[in-house]
Amino acid sequence: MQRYMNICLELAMKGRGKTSPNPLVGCVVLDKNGDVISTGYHAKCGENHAERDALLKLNVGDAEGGTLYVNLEPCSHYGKTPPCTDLIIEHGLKTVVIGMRDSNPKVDGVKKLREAGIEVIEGVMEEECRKLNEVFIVNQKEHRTFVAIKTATTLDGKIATSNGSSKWITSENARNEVKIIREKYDAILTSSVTVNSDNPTMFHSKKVILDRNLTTDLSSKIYQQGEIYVFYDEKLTPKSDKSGVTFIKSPVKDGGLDIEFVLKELYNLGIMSVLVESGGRLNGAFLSFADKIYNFIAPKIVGDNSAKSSFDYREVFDINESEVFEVSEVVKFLPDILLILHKK
Ligand code: AOF
Ligand code: ZN
Repeated sequence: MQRYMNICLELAMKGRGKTSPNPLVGCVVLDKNGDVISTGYHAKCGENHAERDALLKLNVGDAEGGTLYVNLEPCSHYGKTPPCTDLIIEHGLKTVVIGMRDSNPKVDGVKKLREAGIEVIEGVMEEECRKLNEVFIVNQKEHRTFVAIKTATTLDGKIATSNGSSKWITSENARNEVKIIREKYDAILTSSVTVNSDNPTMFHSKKVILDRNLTTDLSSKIYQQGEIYVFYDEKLTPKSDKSGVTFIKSPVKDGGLDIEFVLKELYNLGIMSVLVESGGRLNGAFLSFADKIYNFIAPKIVGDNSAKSSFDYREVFDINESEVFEVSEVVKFLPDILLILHKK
């Protein structure tokens, strides 16, 4: 069973970056002899679900008595597309194997399939399936934007020297992976400090800049590409504008823009996941909201206490007050490594 669920996960990944706010879903159909007769996946929000994509490639009857594998419980509601359960029932499948239940409250596909006499096997590779759709699960259950922080540090946790020199801590190998990670998120988010000091392009279709005092220059590289949302102190007024740039007023809290407000606005804008790429202060401000951290580590030591750290937002005297995370993955991008961590 794992074999086919693995194929579902691989197919699902083909939709990466294009399905939001919908989940990543892949599907494999076997006939009654156990031969794979069709596969499908959800390619884009608004388009066919994985099950429909796979079944529409067949004639009714081809899959009669067969088994359908899918990493997410089939939907049983009318959304942008009709219920997949109806099509599964119409095709006469005997068994449906699913990875995880759908956290969308409108969906109760398992019940509907069982009522139609179809055997449903649940929980196959559930952990992997949940990991693939971690953003969708947080969106559906908590009605909020999923937050990830990406940082690239030396062995001693530094992101720049004391005077801000930071190019390049990690290798090209690691930096290429960052581009792939960015694509998994609906938007990337950075601060005016990063824009003003590094003038990065941060190629992405949607970018968010927290610019409390409106100090960034609209001719900076970051503004030359993508759709941009600039959050600023509600007491100020932007002096210039540019097409593709939306200015959003924000209240101020604890000496910076109110992060809770920013995240709510992003959710209302349909930005379901955000990758924070900035300096120690902003990383610190987002830490209590972070679901996930990507920490690239270069095998280098700066060795200067006044060099800038990846998280720098408070004074701590008791080591037990440290924020604790759980390592979920360690990947080599030699000479660097990537640690993927989740909130404990
Ligand atoms: C997907 N792709 O392959 C599956 C989904 O508006 P709709 O009709 O596209 O419905 C979206 C919901 O359908 C989504 O929130 C999820 O609960 C369910 N399953 N969605 O986009 C799929 N199987
Ligand atoms: Zn569906």
